[in-house]
Amino acid sequence: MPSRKELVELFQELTELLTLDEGGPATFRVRAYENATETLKSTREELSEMTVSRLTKLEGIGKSTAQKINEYFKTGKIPRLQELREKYPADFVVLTRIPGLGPKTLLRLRDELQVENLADLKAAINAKKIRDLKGMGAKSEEKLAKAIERIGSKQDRRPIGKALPLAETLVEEIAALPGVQQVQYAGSLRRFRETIADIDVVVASTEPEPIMEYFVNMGRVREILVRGDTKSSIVAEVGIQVDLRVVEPEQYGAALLYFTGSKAHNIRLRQRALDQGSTLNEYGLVSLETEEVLASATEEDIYNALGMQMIPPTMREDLGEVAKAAEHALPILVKTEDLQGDLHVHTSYSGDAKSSVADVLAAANELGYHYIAITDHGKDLRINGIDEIAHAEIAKEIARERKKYPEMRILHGCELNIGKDGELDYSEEQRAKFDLCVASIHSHFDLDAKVQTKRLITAMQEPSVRILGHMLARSIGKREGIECDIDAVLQAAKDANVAIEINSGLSRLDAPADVLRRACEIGNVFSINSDAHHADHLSGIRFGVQQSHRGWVPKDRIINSWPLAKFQEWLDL
Ligand code: DGT
Ligand code: CA
Ligand code: ZN
Repeated sequence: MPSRKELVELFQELTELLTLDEGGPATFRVRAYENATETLKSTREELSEMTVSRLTKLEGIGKSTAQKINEYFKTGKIPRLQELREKYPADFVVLTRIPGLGPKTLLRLRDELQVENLADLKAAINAKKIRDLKGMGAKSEEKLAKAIERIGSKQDRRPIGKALPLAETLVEEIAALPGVQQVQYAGSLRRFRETIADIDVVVASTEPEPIMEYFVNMGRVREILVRGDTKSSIVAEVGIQVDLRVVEPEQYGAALLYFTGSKAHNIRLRQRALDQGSTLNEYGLVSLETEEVLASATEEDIYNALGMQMIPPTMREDLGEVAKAAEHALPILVKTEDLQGDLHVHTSYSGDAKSSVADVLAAANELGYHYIAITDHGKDLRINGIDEIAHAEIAKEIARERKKYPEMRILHGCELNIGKDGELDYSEEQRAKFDLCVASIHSHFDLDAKVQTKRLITAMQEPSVRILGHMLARSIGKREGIECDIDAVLQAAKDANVAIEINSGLSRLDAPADVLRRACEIGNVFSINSDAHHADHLSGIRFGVQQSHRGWVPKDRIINSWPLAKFQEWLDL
């Protein structure tokens, strides 16, 4: 059955299309959808079984929204969304993602210059037609041309945060079908790349037919591209292509290895196989001389038959991992269950977070943590920041909660905002009262590299700052990270005993993998943090764990995998 997370996706799309239809984001109707989306995201109620009238009792859900939700769980579709999609085809909607091009201008471009897609827009710019539109000019035309250049070809890839929830539900549902022995999503998603073109799913079963039947008929299909005996492709209602392959159980490992990629990794492995007198393909590792199948059932069997350590999917990018695995010298990676604490977590004191201090701590306790830092925003952050008085309240709450959890060290921290010149919230004296501060950038993303480098280094000179939060402040698919001298920042962090955060938010995954790999060489330490804004999201730290693997970060460099005593020693530095 279609899931709540997919519904959230559809509501986000609905909001996007309605913003276009209404000519701007500030209208009553757009706000109403935004509020409804927020409720859908955070509610714990089982929506699929609710009647329309029960749904309207939820905050932000009016009658017509309730009907849409109800209809969706029955049919997998939202008719209003289908109408809007017809009115605004995908080729046109991508134009809304061009920075500086608002809905009003866009609609004018369509009405007056017949711009329906990117190619039309480029042609209109080349013909210097844009400058003659009302409210435009030669300057805005130039700006537009630059903005188009910058977004480039990224249009056809989606942020991992859009693909992962769909893939996870899909795998769960397929696993429950009769005759399915194993199932896993493969491809770039399994490698945990930050953007994904399509989802590849591999299933082990001797009876593909019912699985194919389920796949093309499940509620969430927008379009069937291919319906075959063992391979089918669909476009899901949320707009992502999914390819499903069913293979013989004894070939599952080989298929999973092949379709996980990366292509470059596969080629490197095949070369090694050839050097050893065998051939590797999606069916198995086969001896060239005897044609005997040497390994095929599991990935581990295949790597071992090639005389290698098993390489985790997140490291299969042909960055030297094949050679390292052949020497049995891959770094020892952290597992989610190795984490002893979480050092960047928000409570409802922060304007953008939802759960009480008590709920957050209960969730931390549930995860078996031995320590946690509550780090609500400092005062400088517009809208969501909080003042000294609110922090005093948090301190009181924490003092009460400490009695409940004698086994857990509860730190009262703060996420300081790094201002334009590296300045931080509050006075130095006030900052010193926090047990630990995370410092991070939330604005002024476009300053030049020199200024950003100085800005980050200045912030890290502050003694209370022990973690550099989401270092490049990127938003995957939306905003590139800031420009800075990576080596200089990492070196300064090392010198100041500041850990580099591995932020687990799927839209962040920051610092990026290449920065993490560089930091390993420079000798930094790291903290994998959930940056949760809801008690349910503390478990999202597993995504940060994956990100640390992509960055080849050894477990012993991750401060929150250390036992409390060792972590505390570091904290006292
Ligand atoms: P994507 O979909 O662009 O985000 O990235 P992938 O890596 O998921 O690429 P995709 O979906 O085209 O193919 C899935 C995997 O299948 C890919 O990672 C490696 C394997 N594969 C596809 N085509 C080839 C090929 O021509 N040669 C080899 N060795 N492997 C291939
Ligand atoms: Ca793929
Ligand atoms: Zn935060």
